[in-house]
Amino acid sequence: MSKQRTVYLECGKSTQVLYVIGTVINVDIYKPSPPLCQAFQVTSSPDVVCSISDRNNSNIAAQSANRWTLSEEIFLEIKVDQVSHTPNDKKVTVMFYRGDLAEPIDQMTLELTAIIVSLDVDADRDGIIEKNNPNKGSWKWGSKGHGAILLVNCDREEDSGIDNSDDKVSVLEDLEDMSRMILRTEGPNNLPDGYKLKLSISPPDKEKVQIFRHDMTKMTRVLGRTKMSTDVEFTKGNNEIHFFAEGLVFPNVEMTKLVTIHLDLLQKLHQDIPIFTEQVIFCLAPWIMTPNTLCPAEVFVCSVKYNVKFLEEFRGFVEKAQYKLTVCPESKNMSDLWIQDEIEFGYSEAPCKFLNVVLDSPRDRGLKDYAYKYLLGSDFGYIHVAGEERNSLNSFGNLEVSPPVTVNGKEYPLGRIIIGSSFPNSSGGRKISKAIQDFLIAQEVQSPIVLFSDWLAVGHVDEFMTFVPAPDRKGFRLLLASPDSCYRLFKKLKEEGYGEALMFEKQNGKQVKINEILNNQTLHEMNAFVQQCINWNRDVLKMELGLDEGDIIDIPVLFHQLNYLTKVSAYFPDMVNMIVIGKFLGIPKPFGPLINGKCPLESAVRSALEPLGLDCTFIDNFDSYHVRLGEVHCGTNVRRKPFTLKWWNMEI
Ligand SMILES: *[C@@H]1O[C@H](CO)[C@@H](O)[C@H](O)[C@H]1NC(C)=O
Ligand SMILES: *[C@@H]1O[C@H](CO)[C@@H](O)[C@H](O)[C@H]1NC(C)=O
Ligand SMILES: *[C@@H]1O[C@H](CO)[C@@H](O)[C@H](O)[C@H]1NC(C)=O
Ligand SMILES: CC(=O)N[C@H]1CO[C@H](CO)[C@@H](O)[C@@H]1O
Repeated sequence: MSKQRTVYLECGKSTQVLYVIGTVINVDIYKPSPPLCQAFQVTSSPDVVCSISDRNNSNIAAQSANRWTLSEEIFLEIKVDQVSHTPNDKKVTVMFYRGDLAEPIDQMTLELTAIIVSLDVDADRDGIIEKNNPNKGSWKWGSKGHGAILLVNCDREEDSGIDNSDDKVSVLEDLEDMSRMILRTEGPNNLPDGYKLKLSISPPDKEKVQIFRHDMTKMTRVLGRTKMSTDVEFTKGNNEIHFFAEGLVFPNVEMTKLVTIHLDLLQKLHQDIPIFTEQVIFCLAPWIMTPNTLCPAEVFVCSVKYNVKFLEEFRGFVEKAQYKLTVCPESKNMSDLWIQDEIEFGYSEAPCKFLNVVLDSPRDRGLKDYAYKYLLGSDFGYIHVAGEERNSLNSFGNLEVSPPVTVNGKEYPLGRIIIGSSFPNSSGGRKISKAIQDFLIAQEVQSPIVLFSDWLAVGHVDEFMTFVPAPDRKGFRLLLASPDSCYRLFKKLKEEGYGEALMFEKQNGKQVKINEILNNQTLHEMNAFVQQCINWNRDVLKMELGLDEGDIIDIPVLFHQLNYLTKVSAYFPDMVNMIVIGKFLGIPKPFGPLINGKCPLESAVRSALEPLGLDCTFIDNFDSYHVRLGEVHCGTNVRRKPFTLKWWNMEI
């Protein structure tokens, strides 16, 4: 419905109003009419549309009507379609008649200055700032939805700092990371005296956005942070004032992710009062994670003194897969191998702009500065999330995301985030920090699932699960570490007469027979416990991701308790802790027994995964990573290409 405004006229007078095209003016005819009048007539300038209605809202007269009978609650409704060329050039006159007299006994006049005022944004998300979109003031999810999008400008086009950390725009490239907003005005060269336009934001929004005004060569911050409102001139007849909106923070649980900008046309009386108001809405773009099923863009690994051999093998693997490899060199690693744990690659997106965005964990060990110093840059954004740094569960080996799933009819087209914590509702144990959880929940588009991972010494979900792409079923398989399947395999080997075969044969130091493993009661009990923990997570994953048993593949892995730890870690290199780049899997070499020159653990994995079109490469990470309680996945990272689905097209 059009915005309505009631204007009161007086007989014998001319009343001037400023009129915004698209609105409707209502004038009461009966109340100001002189006594003993029976009839009235309305005349108007050609491009003024008048209609007359009674208390029943039925239209009783068209414009330029002849005389009409006056009765109670007769209203005149006025609309104008064309802008004024000079102030007060649109006129409406109401004449009152008594008896059969030819001449009116009195009359009242309305003089209108018709203008266009429209605050415009890209409400239909096509990259164009259309004129006066009727949906510009609200947000709706989905491909048929609407509402403009605001990127958090967390990259670095300028020389220092993150772009949105100050109230300046130092380089023009930075404007591409902002959302445009245009104030369009049309009308006579000047507004009648006493009117002005004002833009404003509400107090909670000042931390979320700042708005720059672009004039000739100058960019001035006009709204946001400490500035709540700004006056805007209406100087010319046909004018566009360009603004650029910059997002300041990613969505968090304490606020709504919507930002509202108000436009008021004010009349200066005793105080300024609004005669016309409208608003536009922006939604802060979330940070989005990328599952293993998305195409890799860049693979990361660290170089330290003791991983030279691993690095050589790993380089060969990435070359075979033909992806770009970035090696974090000595000078940037501070001897920290665990690049999976320090950072999580993701992205943020608006209709015209894509930003890689790295989330930096609270872990802050040797690689602490890597993301800020070496990844943050042009179109590569950065966010740091707070949390207790000494809690290993706050490392991002404990932060994963599933491929897209549908659960009981509910779609998660960008997948669901998976994090590990202590057993639900238990008071003790290590928990992933609330700050991280809240941040992930607030992004809203990848609704997190919490698993139980505190039973592990390191405590990361990537120690017992991963996802690989598959051509059939749901487009992927969930791989779960499985002591049971390992024991089954070893029993079979024993039955086949290979009980004396040695594990770790190619490793220096400890070697162990299959029979010794099968007979080790302590190890058996420990793994029975581990299997229970994984089974519990299996049920949660089946329920929360809508999976069937056929979507899950068990990978033989055993866990044990090292004497200096109270919790468990992988006994032999944990094959689930693999890197997935396209169809290529870089899997920790398990160093199982060699039967006729072949490792049955490797064979079991190959025969489960190769039929899915996956290419398995077993990489020796024993001395470099395994003995330090991690494997290939923990020591690598992958930046991936984004989903083709735009997050705002999700139905939430
Ligand atoms: C309005 O409607 C009521 C009931 O339909 C009718 O009695 C009355 O005469 C109408 N009033 C006018 C002014 O037409
Ligand atoms: C944890 O507590 C919540 C709320 O009381 C309950 O809904 C949920 O089922 C509990 N979870 C477990 C695993 O007991
Ligand atoms: C059983 O396995 C545990 C865990 O690896 C080990 O500490 C222990 O020495 C083993 N016991 C025997 C009898 O081999
Ligand atoms: C392989 C290697 O030497 N790694 C380096 C990691 O970073 C530290 C600190 O810069 C260096 O001392 C290490 O040599």
